Amino acid sequence: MTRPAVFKRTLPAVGAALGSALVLATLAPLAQAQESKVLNVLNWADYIGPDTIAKFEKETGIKVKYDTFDSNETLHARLVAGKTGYDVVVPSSHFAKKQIEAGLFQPLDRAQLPNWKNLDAGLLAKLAESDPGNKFLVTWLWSFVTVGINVDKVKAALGSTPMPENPLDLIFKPELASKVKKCGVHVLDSASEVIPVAMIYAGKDGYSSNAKDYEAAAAVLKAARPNITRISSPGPINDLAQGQICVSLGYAGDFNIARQRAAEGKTGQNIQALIPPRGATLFFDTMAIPKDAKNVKNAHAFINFIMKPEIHAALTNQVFYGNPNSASKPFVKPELAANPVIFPPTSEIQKMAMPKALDNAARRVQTRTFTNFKANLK
Ligand code: N2P
Repeated sequence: MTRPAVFKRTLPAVGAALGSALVLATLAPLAQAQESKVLNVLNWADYIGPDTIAKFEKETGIKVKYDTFDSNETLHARLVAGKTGYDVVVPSSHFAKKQIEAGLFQPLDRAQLPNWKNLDAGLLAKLAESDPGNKFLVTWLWSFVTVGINVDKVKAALGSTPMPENPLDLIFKPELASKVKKCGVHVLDSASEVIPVAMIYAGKDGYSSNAKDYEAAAAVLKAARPNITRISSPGPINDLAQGQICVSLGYAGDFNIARQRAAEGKTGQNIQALIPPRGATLFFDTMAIPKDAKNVKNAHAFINFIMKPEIHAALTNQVFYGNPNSASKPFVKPELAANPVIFPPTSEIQKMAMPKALDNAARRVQTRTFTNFKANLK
């Protein structure tokens, strides 16, 4: 991979010819000076505070063009196609692993990231499984895929049937799903989010590389299909808040946002994110710089800004997802720090599945299983 001048400049001069070191030292600031005050960011929908970008722009004078995407699949396709035009993108770590291997990102320059010191060492070590040496990725936020419900509507729809111990039964167990169907059952439109959960529900490894295992997930999904009323990404935050959907398989933080919007909008809906006894899948969404990014210095400024304790805390406070920043803890609202669907206790995290990167063959089976489910086939 070609290293941009800015990285070359930070390499130790050991062994480098004095002449070329001088040339680099002279050219690099020129290249930086030419970088315009713009930054193009592509992030997940509903995943940033209302004032995050404005604060960054005010502090740095860099103007941000901010766009959103809805699934790892979409982002992956754009990165592989190349020339995204973005300087910072936010893939989940298990997708980023493949993207790093494919040379789609440029390494981070730690010299431009003094706030790196704020990151949680344990989470960095975990992230190193996808990004050896922590060279390319910084966690934006993390959480898990789970079930969110409208408590009152689900109870009413179930009637005398008790709430199941495993909330995934509300989607995957036809006896229950057929009851809650009338108040709206949703799953995300993403093979990589839905299939692992269905696999685990069927008793398999969520990230199996054995094609045969996917038949079990296909059977679970086929039985569930008639009771699923909506398949869409991003998650239906507003429709949950307004009572149009009563069960959703989606992102824990989105359910917390829906809960908050319902309270603010006084919609009278009580939305809750639940943690199933098994079947929730963790994810770690990470900032990375595409290899053909034009505004690399500004990208570093943005990543460094996000790693400020107050800023990472504000993200958690505003969108209700866990952050990877130890130094942010004093700034996270105490009621959120204690909320088990934002920062689940270790005992719960241990029951969740760690995401794994799939090889191409498994990815194809996963995609086919989901496409068939959507089309109501096989
Ligand atoms: C938030 C998106 C969650 C990201 N709306 C899932 N990786």
